[in-house]
Amino acid sequence: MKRLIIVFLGLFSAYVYASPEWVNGEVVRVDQSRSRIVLKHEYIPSIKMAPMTMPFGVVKEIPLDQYRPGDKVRFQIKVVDGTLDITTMEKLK
Ligand SMILES: [Cu+2]
Repeated sequence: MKRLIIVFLGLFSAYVYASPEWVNGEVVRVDQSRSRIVLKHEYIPSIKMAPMTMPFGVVKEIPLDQYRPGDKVRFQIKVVDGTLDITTMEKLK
């Protein structure tokens, strides 16, 4: 029983560690042909990045043609070889 609890706690902390972090931002520019987007983003706690305007790569599953400059969005990122890719993005009302 004790071992079961330990296994459960281990799984739970792994889940918390991997739980997605949403970051809010605003679309500045969309570059659909290169699958990139420039966002003005808020502070990103997981990588301690200050608020700024910067380009991100975007996974091809995200329909960039639906985003326009000025759109308020929230998104999730992953770090790949030192560059940031957006893996999930949705508009905020
Ligand atoms: Cu940044």
